[in-house]
Amino acid sequence: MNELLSSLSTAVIEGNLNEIVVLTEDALDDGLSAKDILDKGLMFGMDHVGVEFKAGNMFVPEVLRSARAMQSAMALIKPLLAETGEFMTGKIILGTVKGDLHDIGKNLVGMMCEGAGFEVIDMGKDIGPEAFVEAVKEHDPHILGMSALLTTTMRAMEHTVKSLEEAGVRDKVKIIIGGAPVTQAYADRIGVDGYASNAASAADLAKKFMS
Ligand code: B1M
Repeated sequence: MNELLSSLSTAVIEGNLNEIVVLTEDALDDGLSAKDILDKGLMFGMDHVGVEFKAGNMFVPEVLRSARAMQSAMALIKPLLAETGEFMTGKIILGTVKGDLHDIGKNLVGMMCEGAGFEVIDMGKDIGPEAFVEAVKEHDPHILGMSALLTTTMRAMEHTVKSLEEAGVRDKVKIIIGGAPVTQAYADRIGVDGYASNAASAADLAKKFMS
């Protein structure tokens, strides 16, 4: 692998905010394409982070640091990727459901999905079914991701699925859910397309849906 790409990958893994910006600028100056910087440098590093996180060898603060480093580099290359039209793996809308203010896990899912090359539209927290429906209509995403951390707010996921059905847009998106009290059994019961227990698995699942 090109030495700069390999250093970029390492800077993501180490969450090295200062170095990653310089390396990205150097890579662009050297004539590397934004797409190669993303696919062969940044995403390569983020894939590694995902594997280590799932294996329990990296923890939330380290993953957040890696994601922030990745985002700093993305800020430089995003306009170039958009120009060439070879940007994203797919589009994903994310939100924490109505009544729920927990967003750390959801943010992590968003960062891992960005790391996997997705355009992420983060709606924030306390998002009601109607707002999800409107967002699906407006942005036409490939995937809708919902997060819930409270046993009392989980039910809002089911309400959102019903609202999407009533609005006639349920089949336009794949739906992924997650959050501490959420289980595969619950996902099966409410008829969503997937459940992920952690952020790295959510990004893997999203990629699987796109392939
Ligand atoms: Co609250 N809280 N909280 N809280 N809080 C919990 C969740 C709780 C388990 C604590 C406890 O009692 N032991 C408990 C829930 C009990 C239950 O319902 N079973 C609880 C409670 C009761 C409450 C309040 C009701 C407390 C009160 O006011 N009496 C209140 C509710 C407010 C509301 O939402 N309406 C409340 C408030 C808060 C704060 C605002 C203070 C703060 C949230 C700040 C924020 O998020 N900006 C907070 C926090 C920080 C927690 C704990 C301590 C940590 C949650 C967290 O961020 N974990 C939590 C206890 C705990 O988990 N130890 C607790 C780290 C994060 C990375 O993990 O979010 O699980 P997590 O995300 C993981 C996976 O779940 C998964 O991937 C992530 C990373 O791998 N995942 C997805 C998450 N979303 C996904 C989506 C996907 C796929 C995977 O697909 C789309």
